[in-house]
Amino acid sequence: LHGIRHQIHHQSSSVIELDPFSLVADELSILAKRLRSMVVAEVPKLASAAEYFFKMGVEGKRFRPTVLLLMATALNVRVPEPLHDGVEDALATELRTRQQCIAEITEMIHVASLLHDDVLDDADTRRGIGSLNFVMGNKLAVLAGDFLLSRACVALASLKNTEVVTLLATVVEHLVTGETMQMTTSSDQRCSMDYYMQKTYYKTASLISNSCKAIALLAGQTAEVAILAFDYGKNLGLAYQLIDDVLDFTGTSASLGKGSLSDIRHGIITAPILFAMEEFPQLRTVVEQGFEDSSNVDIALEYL
Ligand code: GRG
Repeated sequence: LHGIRHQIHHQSSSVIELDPFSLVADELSILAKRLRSMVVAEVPKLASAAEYFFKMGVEGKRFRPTVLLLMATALNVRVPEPLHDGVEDALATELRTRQQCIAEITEMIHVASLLHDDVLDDADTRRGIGSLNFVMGNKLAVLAGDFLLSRACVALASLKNTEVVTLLATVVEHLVTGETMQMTTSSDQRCSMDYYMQKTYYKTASLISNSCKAIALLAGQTAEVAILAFDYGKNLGLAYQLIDDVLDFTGTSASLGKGSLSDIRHGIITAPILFAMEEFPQLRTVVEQGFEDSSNVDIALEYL
């Protein structure tokens, strides 16, 4: 973050006083429209499943596209020289379109992972409405997720940048790895903060960090700045998941758009439990017994 701030300081003579989100509000509306057109499937049943979350009103927070478009705003350097025949403008527009494409791909991968996640967790609510698996069944939810991943791959290939393709294709492996790590039954691993942080990188931070790096690479930034962009996305992603894990204990169904206490009820040990265990080692016995017995959930909550 410091490095990126430093860059902005050198490239712009005035400090931006605007609400940063207003800088990308118009682009987010365009992204919403583009996404709706990118997920249209041939077979009506698949079409209604794949479009489920791309309809108006159930778009989620759009956190990843917002971060990526702001990252693009920070990193796209304009050469302060007179324009020749609008060539520079055309190049800048072309670059921005390619970065918008990264934001769209990232959101499609994210939504695909949500659809599959809800099947794995047997969730009934997502983004304040019935989850797709709940409304249309597990089979269509899995297929719709696969379909979105395919559309994301085609959009990725259209960028014709092998390094960026490799970054975002590897993220899918990371999502699957993180999700599998979460299914561990080993009590040593479940109670280890290192294991939790590694899993959190894979399941949440990898998508944000690698897509931030992709934005920097497309902007033609140096490898050093690309690493800073990656680190920024990684730390932001880890923080985002940590907050998500705390909200699972403190939020309400209305504020979360899904049930609270979902992690602990699924036996998923997250940061709040791990921190509480550092202070109260006796909590480990409860964690090892598991949370199928809801009275253990109540006992654990008392330590938080
Ligand atoms: C098929 C790509 C794919 C992956 C399969 C199921 C799975 C492997 C991975 C699950 C990864 C996952 C759901 C991680 C949680 C990340 C997270 C913090 C989700 C919530 O994100 P928000 O709050 O959601 O940004 P909205 O609804 O606002 O977009």
